[in-house]
Amino acid sequence: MILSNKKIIISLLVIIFATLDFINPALAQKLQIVPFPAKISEQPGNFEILRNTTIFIKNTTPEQIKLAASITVKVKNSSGFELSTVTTLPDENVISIVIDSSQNIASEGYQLNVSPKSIQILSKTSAGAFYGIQTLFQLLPPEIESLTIKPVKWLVPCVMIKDSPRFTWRGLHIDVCRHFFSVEVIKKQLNIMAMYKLNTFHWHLTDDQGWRIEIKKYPRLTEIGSMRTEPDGSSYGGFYTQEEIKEVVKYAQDRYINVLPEIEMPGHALAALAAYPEYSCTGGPFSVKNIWGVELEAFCPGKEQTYKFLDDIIAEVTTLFPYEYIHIGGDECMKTRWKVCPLCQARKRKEGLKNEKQLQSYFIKRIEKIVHIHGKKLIGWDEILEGGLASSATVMSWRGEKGGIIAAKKRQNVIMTPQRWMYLDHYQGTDKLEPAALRGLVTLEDLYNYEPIPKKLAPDKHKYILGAQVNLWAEYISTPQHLEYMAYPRTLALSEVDWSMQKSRDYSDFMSRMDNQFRRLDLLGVTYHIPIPEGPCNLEAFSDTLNLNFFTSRPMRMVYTTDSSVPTAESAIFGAPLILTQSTLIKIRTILPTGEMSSVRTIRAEKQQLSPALQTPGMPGLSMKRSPGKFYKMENLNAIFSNEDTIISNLNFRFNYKNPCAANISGYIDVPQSAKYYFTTESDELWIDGKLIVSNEGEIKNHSRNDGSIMLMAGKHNLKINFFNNIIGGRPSSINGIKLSYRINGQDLFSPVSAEMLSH
Ligand code: TNX
Repeated sequence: MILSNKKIIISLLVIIFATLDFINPALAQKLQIVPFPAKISEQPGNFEILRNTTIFIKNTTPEQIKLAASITVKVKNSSGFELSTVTTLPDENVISIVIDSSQNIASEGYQLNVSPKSIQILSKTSAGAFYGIQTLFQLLPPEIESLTIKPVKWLVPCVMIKDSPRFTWRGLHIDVCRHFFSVEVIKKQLNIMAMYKLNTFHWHLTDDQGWRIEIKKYPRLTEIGSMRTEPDGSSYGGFYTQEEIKEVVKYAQDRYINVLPEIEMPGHALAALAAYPEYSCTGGPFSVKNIWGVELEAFCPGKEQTYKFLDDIIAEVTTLFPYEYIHIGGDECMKTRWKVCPLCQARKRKEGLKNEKQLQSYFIKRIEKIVHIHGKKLIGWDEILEGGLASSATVMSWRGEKGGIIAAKKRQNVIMTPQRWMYLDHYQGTDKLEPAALRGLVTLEDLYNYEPIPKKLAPDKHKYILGAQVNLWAEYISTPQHLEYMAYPRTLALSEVDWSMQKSRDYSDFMSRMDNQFRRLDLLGVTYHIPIPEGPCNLEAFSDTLNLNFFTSRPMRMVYTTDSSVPTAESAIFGAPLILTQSTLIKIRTILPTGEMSSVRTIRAEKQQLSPALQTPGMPGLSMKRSPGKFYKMENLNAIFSNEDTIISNLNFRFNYKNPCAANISGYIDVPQSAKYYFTTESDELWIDGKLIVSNEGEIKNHSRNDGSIMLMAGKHNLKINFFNNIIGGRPSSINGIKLSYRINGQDLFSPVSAEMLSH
């Protein structure tokens, strides 16, 4: 009896405590903070920032002056108010920053108390104060991010917030090798990281496709390694001077962001080896790679000079980056050359290594020693576990969570970055419509719901998981706008994965706080992803009526027109499926509550008769004519073909990307029933009965896009395919090949067009 009374009292206390101090969904609605703070309670009233509000700091240390300035600069830009900074605490109308190392507050934590009279930010460290200031900005109207003066009232709702991060590692990785991004672009991302309390920028500086950091001792690394000749003959490249690197590091430090440099070894090193082939097994010569993938060449672990070379590089890198860690890559190293290299084999014998995985482990352990001599700690991708893990290495688990679990069980630190959830180069909507991406699908919701601590991991090992990181690999990302399209809003979801308490994470609540964030990102000119209306393909054939239904990967309003005009906020709202009886051109796009809109989709709905079947005997297979050369445009295609025909029996014909050509493939396709047929292909063009059904001209051929449809009578129809064996955007079209698949209206899945359906 007594026990159950006790239980009741405890439950009551828990409820009272929860309502007093913890998240209240109604409040979350109002206070649209991302990442959501640990504890928050709302009080009545507001504090208003006025022209004569002051900023109080206790001491005029450079750190405190900088913190105060971070407020005054933003306030000045957006309100025009020039707030003064004082060191004597006024009674009211003040924003005070108090950093007190004796406070019982987590090291990156802060308390933010807003009353009608004053705002107080209390922390143990200046990082904590910085995060308190970020939260203060989020309590202000989004216009605080404006660079021009906005006529709004600068009200801050009264709250008490006690906040600190769940994880110490909150990372964003950017690959600047596959495509290069300027210092300005990097700084903009650092600004956004800071707004969302991320603290680690992982800078992927070297790879097969480019070496991007100046190393004074080895100038050819950038002279040769930073430039590549693209498949179309143009040059591409760029690198950061040591001065620029220092500038970025300083910029990041001012925002409490650590910069983790990554120097890839022993694989993904072709750009370095193009400059210094003597550190490979075969001696080269090599050129900087211009297509994506994994290379055969690697640093030679058999040669002693290799270690000297890398030691020198690490020595210079160390002087540029104050962060305690250095990332040495370690991923996807092919062992092909090592297996036949006399020096590698001699090394194996001398060191008693059983296989090439152990040779890799030997290499990593030697590099770890070098890293330690330079006073740094080593991080590597999870392949560094193979053949035995270096004793104090930190592991970035990317091929799932397994590597991370193994390392944590060995009591080694781990950063979780499994590609299924953490890869920003994956699609965020259908691969039929989104710009070409690497592979996979990582929706905002997938990323948001990622839990960095694996269920399988024993509680005493949880502390080895330092946090989670998103990775932006840039094979298919060539512009800053596209970088931001892939990075945001997903990186905001990561900020909550890493910062917020697990029990407070709720996707729909997060979404309810996002509109406010989108307004901030708009003011900063961030070109984040807005879902595209999905459903129909670009060419929808029909004979009587057509029902068109649209949806978005996150529920959103769509606006459309049927008069060829570009949809605006005033256009018709898509509510129910469109029922068409006439040929119509539909333009549709998604619109956010803020008014921002997605790209426009154009759908041609075309009323057709069933196209009649042809009576032709025909021989098996299709006829193919080829013309050698690099082709990118259809307009250059006429009259260039030899008269020689090759007969291909099916559509699995393989081209070799080293022999570029245009191919014109023609014949007949025999369809089983009279119906509407959808077609999908990675070829450049598909024509049926003289109609252009699919055009992928000029696009990266990674996934079939631009599907089309046509009404066909059962039987044979003219078929023509144009295929350019070329390389666009670093992707040889030969990887995909001709490929043609069809789907009868009503079927869910596409099936490959079989050899039996083809004749000529
Ligand atoms: C694998 S993730 C790689 C990168 C690619 C990436 C594409 C990792 C350690 N290595 O070289 O860019 O896949 O998603």
